[in-house]
Amino acid sequence: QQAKPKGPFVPKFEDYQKVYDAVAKRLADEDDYDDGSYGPVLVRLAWHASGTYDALTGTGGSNGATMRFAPEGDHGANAGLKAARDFLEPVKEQFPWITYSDLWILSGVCAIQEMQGPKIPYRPGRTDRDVSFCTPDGRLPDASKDRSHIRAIFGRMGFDDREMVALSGAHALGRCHTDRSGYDGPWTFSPTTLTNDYFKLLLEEKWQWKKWNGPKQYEDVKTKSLMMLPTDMEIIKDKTFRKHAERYAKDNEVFFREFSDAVAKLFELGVPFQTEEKWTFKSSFD
Ligand code: CCH
Repeated sequence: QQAKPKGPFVPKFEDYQKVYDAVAKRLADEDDYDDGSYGPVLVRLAWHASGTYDALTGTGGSNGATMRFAPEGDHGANAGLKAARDFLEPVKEQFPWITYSDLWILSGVCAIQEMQGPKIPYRPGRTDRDVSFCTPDGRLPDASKDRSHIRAIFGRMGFDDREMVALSGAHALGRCHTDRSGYDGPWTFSPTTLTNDYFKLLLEEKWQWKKWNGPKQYEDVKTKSLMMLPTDMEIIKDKTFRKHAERYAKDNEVFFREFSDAVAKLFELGVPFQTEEKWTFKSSFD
């Protein structure tokens, strides 16, 4: 009997879950990086891939993975994200059928969930595009600016004030690096676990300008070991932003719910999906 001719491989949920599991395993294994995890930098890769979206022209966004190429990969805002892209290369080799664009976003979802954050619904469908789709420099936020800049940048993507504050809560994770952005230090004491601590610390600690030769940033008065960017401080200086920061500081569940919705929206900006169905991946500790 003759073997049936094989059709093209059409990956299903189980196949993407295998990719998730491979990223989760690498996150657990490769713990000799920064504060012990590549998780935060993976979240930043997925955000910077998505945050170039311009609702008016429909350009940018996570469809395309154009950060692989110069000039986009060399934009100042993307400094250091090569570490995240290189971290994912062995996973791409293991699952060559997945596009870089789907892999980067799946890894952002995985990193958030593995760092004990909320579930982020996911669907595949992004295609990789060539260098001609690189976005112009200046679409991602500049940390030295004020609330009008935050509203202009995130408004361009289609977010409202509430969603902007929810997304900012990602700064519970990771740290600033002097050789990347020029800023220095983490926002919270547990930079590899997602909690609402960013909002709690913003509201409850006393902050002062750090005295140093680097770019203007805040430090906490008590320990001088935490930092806030000028844009972070706008989240409690602006009345409308602050209202949401207070809601999130008070209730981690509310933060998780609204963060998950806003991140899922961010990760899908500008992607022409063929399917409505969204998946929820099983975490390694489920
Ligand atoms: Fe951010 N972010 N971010 N950020 N960010 C930085 C690091 C992380 C801004 C500036 C910076 C979001 C919004 C903003 C992460 C997630 C998100 C750094 C340090 C700067 C500067 C980079 C370095 O030196 O390595 C500004 C400005 C805004 C908005 O106004 C949003 C939205 C998200 C995700 C939803 C994460 C995670 C990091 C840590 C990365 C790491 O390597 O540890």
